[in-house]
Amino acid sequence: MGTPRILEPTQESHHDPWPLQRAAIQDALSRLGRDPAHRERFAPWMNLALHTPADLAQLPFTTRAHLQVDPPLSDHGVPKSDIVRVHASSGTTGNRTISGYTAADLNLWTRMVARGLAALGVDRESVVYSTLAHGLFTGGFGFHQAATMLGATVIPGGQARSATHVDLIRRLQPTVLFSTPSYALHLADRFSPLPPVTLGVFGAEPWSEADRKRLEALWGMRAHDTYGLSEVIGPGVAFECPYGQGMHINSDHFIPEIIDESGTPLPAGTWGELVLTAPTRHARPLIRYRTGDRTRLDFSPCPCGRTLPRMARIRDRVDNMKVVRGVNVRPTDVAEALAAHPAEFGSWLLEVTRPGALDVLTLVAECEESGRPELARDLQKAVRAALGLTVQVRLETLGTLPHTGGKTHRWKDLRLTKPHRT
Ligand code: DLL
Repeated sequence: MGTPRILEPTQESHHDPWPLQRAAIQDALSRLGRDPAHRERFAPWMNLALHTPADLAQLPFTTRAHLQVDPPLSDHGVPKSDIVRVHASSGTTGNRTISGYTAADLNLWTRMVARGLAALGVDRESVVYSTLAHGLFTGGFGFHQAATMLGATVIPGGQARSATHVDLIRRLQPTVLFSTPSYALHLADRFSPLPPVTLGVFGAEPWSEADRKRLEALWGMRAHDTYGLSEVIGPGVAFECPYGQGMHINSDHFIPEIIDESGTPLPAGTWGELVLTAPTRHARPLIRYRTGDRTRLDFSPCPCGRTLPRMARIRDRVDNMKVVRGVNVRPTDVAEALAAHPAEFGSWLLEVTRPGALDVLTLVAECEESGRPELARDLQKAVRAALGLTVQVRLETLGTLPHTGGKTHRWKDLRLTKPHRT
């Protein structure tokens, strides 16, 4: 497919990123248009004149289905020997999305994660403990590479058992924790007291402001959000600065748009599906990739002075909604009801069964006071008000729900539909 034009980091704080973005998109289109695997879709767009960012909307979307090619990597447009790493997104066998990286892609990825970590104060004095798995999941390697580049001391706890993580955290006293938010909450709930950590960097799954407050109180830390996905690069697409008012998108490499269900672009500030164009990847640049993640964009200046636009916390995935008895149920609505409730809850999930003709929705939540039936009734009322649907509530003791350190699955659908994407 050829080599992309290189965008230098010196240009990363450019006030109007469009000239840079346009050059990169046009370059990616000409590479895709010449590549046998993409010619059919992209040759017609090779010479498209892009005048303003709104012109992006003329280009076709890329979906997960486009990335599931056989044999894998045959659409990457670089010699096989140039691919030095392969990662894959979680998903059921058969629809795993496989992404290859050239050495230059790994370098870009590392720099983009490092940019976010450096903004939050990670440096050579930092001692970083990571519970993120090193494997097909991009979380472990993505943060590891960047923290190493910044000169930090990295402890790749990865998929060790919880007791091992806790033992090492107690003995090595890290200053920084990389984890999924739910797993860090789980560790703090199960193994308190833990030594305080200055900074926590979290991502890979939706979490709330209430989770942030709990994490900060339990770990004595500042807790920050980062976002990314393996199809695009991994973590490093967007990161919070110390102000924590939205995640700065590394838009010199990952160009954001928001669309509605019909694919129509929405104005800044409107909630919708995030679409990302990643034109500077060597292996398989992406044009208008539909992430399935719901957020909104903010182009207003940030008090930190960075000119990179910001995206709000991911609320949920467009496909994470399920219809139960005709009602659209979003885990985020349940999360809000739990956060507003005075009792403290640990992990939770929504179980749907169909014992007879009708679906039954059960909220299974861990709680310190799990033995109190009046608490279950009270929670039932709050969730019914939030969803407009009657739910059963089952309270469990803390630490009952399975926890692997990976992403949290909010749905357990026993009606036997296809497993949803995580
Ligand atoms: O989860 C990359 C990552 C690792 C990001 C560690 C941040 C920290 P995938 O496994 O490909 O990559 O899953 C990507 O996870 O489309 C979102 O649905 C979800 N996700 C990622 N970050 C966040 C976040 C990694 N901060 C999918 N908030 C994405 C909510 C997130 N959801």
